[in-house]
Amino acid sequence: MKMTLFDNIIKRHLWDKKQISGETLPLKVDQVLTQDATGTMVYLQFEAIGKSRIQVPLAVAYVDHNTLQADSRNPDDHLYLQTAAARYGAFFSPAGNGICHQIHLERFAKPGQILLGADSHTPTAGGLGMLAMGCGGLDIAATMAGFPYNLVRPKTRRIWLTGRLNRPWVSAMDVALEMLRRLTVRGGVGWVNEYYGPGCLDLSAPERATICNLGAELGATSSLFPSDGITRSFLESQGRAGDWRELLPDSNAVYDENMEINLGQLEPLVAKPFSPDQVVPLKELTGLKVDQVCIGSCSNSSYAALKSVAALLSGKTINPHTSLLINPGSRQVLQSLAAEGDLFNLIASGARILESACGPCIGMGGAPPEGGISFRTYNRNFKGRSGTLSARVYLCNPLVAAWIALKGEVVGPRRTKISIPLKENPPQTTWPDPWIQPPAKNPSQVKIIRGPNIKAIPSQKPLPDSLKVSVLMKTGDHISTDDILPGGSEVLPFRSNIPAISRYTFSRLDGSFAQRAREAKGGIIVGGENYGQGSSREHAVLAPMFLGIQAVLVKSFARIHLSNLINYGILPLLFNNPNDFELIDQNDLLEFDKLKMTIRRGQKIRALNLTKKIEIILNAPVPREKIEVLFAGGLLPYLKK
Ligand code: MIC
Ligand code: SF4
Repeated sequence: MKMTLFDNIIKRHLWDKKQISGETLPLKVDQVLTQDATGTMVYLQFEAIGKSRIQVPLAVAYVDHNTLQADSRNPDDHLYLQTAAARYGAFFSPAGNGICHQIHLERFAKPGQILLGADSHTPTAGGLGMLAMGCGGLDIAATMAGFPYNLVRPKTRRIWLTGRLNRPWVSAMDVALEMLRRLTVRGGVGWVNEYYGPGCLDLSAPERATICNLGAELGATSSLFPSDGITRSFLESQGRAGDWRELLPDSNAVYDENMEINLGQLEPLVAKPFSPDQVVPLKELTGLKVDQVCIGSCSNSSYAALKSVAALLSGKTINPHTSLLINPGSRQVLQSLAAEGDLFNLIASGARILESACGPCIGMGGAPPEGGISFRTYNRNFKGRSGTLSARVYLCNPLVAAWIALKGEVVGPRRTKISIPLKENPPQTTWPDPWIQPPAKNPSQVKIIRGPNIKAIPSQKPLPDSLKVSVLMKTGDHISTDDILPGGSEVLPFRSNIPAISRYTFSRLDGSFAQRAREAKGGIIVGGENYGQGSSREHAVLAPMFLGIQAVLVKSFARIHLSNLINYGILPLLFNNPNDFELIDQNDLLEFDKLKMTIRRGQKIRALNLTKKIEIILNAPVPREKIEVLFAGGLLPYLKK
């Protein structure tokens, strides 16, 4: 059989070789990563499963999201993660080291291996030919405890790259935006995107990583580049030449779909508010005044990207009415920029240098002013995510962002000719990294520190056979996990405290939801297409569950959110006919019967809208091997049975 990159990696990781053609692929995982906003839950879940050592070959616990430390809650979470990592066998990357995906690329990602991460942008490591997937924390905890990871088989799409990325002002970010323009935020759901073709030779490893990073915005299961000489030279620059192996798809490998992008024809693109797929050519926005520019995040904060920005800003001063914030991807990036004088150029231009962390990307500081216009090299521009509900966030490439910071407004690229290549590898660095802490040598002597904000994970009861529930919320299409459970500096400190964080459920859409749900003591959410898009945060399931939500009925789900619902025993339902969405209103009473028998047999579910006296036909999108997990009330009760 002619193999794609995906087939090639899967073949060597199957838990049971006989399963190669199955609908679900049980996989042996090589590496897992967690970050602090999702990681505390992962380690609490791992402890609840009851294993004393992490069973995957490599685990890394990063601290990069909640680094504001406005009070003791963030640092308490960090201490818990640091001590849990030391005790159970994970590397620990403390606050200040940088963003998990950038560091993972520099320090751990390996071609041909499988990485699972409790963060939706984990596929960034696909830039080095690694099959890297984001998933919910409970899936990570179970994998760490030694269970296989069950991947619902995706389809494979080949994106054939031709031409060279050599037009002025165009960068890898524009390839990612072009993908979003063509496929939208739903176009990747159920797919692995494999990039190949002569154009690959014009993309450095970090540029490839940028393209894979924004594959998460397409909803893709993962994105992959081959591992070739470019991959090798990046790994060499990281002192990790030994981690390289060649990985190419077979010629004539068969894909479910094929696309082509000519890099030489791309122009600078921008995603307009409030979705990463609202992509237009930059020139359409010429003249737009800009209040804030943010450069960095896990999408565009590599050494080369920031070096190009520094070169562009060198000797110039930013517009006094535009504030420029830069969050470098890692300590290594920041150190190199400092050592080579680029940091001086950035500071002298008027930029505000932030810590190497997620920062403004997740609303942890750096919010735009009321009604402000912010241009960011990040990956998400959902309404309110920046911390300012009335702000309008646009996504663009780092050079365009830097130029806007100088001019204070959007200037069409035709009027300026600068082109600065983003190709350079970081200067030679060595491994081990003194700032990444290895697991403890004497784990039994490590005392795990649990601050008062770390609360036990609530549990769900087994799924009843019949349900009578009222519709507590009816939403539209593309509801993101930021809409369900926001990030930001007010909410993020409660990531280890579900009772407290549940107060914020749907708070941006409907301030009375939490109260209503608590009073109703049970209920269902009804939504449209792509429900739960965006982050992997399982808090967007745990918080509604804590408030009594038992089922979610929508037109379609985002992949990670669907899996999180099942993992926590919340019944996921799909309209058989999407138009039936119109037959339900908020506050209607719905009834479901004989749920278990119907789901086990894979039959359609008949729901009664008791308020409107209509029958509606539904499906339960639960993979066969997850049915008993759902019935048990989720993965934790299931594993403990
Ligand atoms: C994000 O970019 O939305 C986050 C914050 O990194 C999330 C994880 C989280 O909510 O903790 C993600 O992408 O999964
Ligand atoms: Fe952090 Fe933003 Fe990347 Fe999420 S998308 S990991 S918040 S930098």
